[in-house]
Amino acid sequence: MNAEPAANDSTPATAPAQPDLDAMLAAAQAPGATPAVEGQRCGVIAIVGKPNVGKSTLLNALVGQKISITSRKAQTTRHRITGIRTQGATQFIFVDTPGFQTRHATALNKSLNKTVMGAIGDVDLILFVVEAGSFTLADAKVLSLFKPGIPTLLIANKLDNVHRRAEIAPWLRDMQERHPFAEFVPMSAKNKGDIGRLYGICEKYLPEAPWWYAADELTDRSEKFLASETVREKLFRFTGDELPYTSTVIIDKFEEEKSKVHKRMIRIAATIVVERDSHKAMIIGDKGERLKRIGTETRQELEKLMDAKVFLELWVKVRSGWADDEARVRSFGYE
Ligand SMILES: Nc1nc2c(ncn2[C@@H]2O[C@H](COP(=O)(O)OP(=O)(O)OP(=O)(O)O)[C@@H](O)[C@H]2O)c(=O)[nH]1
Ligand SMILES: [Mg+2]
Repeated sequence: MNAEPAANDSTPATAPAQPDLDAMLAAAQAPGATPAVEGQRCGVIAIVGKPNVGKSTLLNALVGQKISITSRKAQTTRHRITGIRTQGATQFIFVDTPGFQTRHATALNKSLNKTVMGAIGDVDLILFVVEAGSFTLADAKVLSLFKPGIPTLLIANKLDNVHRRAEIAPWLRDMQERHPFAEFVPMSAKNKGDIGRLYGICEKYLPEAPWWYAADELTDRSEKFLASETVREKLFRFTGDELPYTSTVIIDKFEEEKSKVHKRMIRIAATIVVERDSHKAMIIGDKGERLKRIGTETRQELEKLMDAKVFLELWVKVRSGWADDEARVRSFGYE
């Protein structure tokens, strides 16, 4: 139900409520003039760090649903992905970002870094994610991007991997010297208790402001986008180490069809683009086994996510050098 503005005292009880058009127009034209709904808080929290530190795992845990793909390989996330969680009076808008790339200056990597830069500019809070007990040059590079003035929490993730806890205290002291972090949060993105604690910490930094999204919205990304990401995740998980960097997924068709049998029915056709014939063979696998597995796992996950019957057609295409070709990178949906 929508909240109605309180009736004006002087309005006779019998008069139908007339919308005040002038006031509505004025409000629509004045940016930021939306009156705060009393007690509501809302703000944007960017999740930033070098590749593979667990940013997307953290986003999914915070949102309470998988909306950003994860894998043990670097360069999994390639877009800015918003995840929303509304809890009590507070709406948290989390933004997952690609791992900041410091190794190769390909057109794709430049685009990934541009996405990171665009996401950290105008936010209320930054979660700077590192692996607990470690701080490398790649971490230092990310830290150097932050502008002063935006409160930043040091998220020391994967604490469950640290076997000598006594080493964390001196490491945290060392981190304190590196940057004026607002707070230090040693934690594990896979630990529910830690995630609960993190909400409480983040909430303090969010301003009083009306919510941007409906309370039940989880992401600003479309089902079509989630479909292409899910194919890419399965591709990452079922292939060797070389492939991920040089592959991408395009959705050729995403159509919802009427069905007498199913509540929803979605027909999807997707193309996996790779750089070499040898990669294509790798994806297809012996007698097409691997491609079949990628397809089955993708379909099952999408059916759950979209609560629909899904028909998925997968193709593999070779486009040599695409990741180094700026125009191609853009045409494949990257910034
Ligand atoms: N042990 C442990 N593993 C974790 C934790 N958080 C994430 N991981 C694992 O770390 C790997 C990378 O996780 P992602 O969430 O994909 O990392 P990312 O930082 O988003 O990676 P990019 O998108 O490539 O930059 C996965 O295998 C996760 O399961 C944690 O708290 N503990
Ligand atoms: Mg990620």
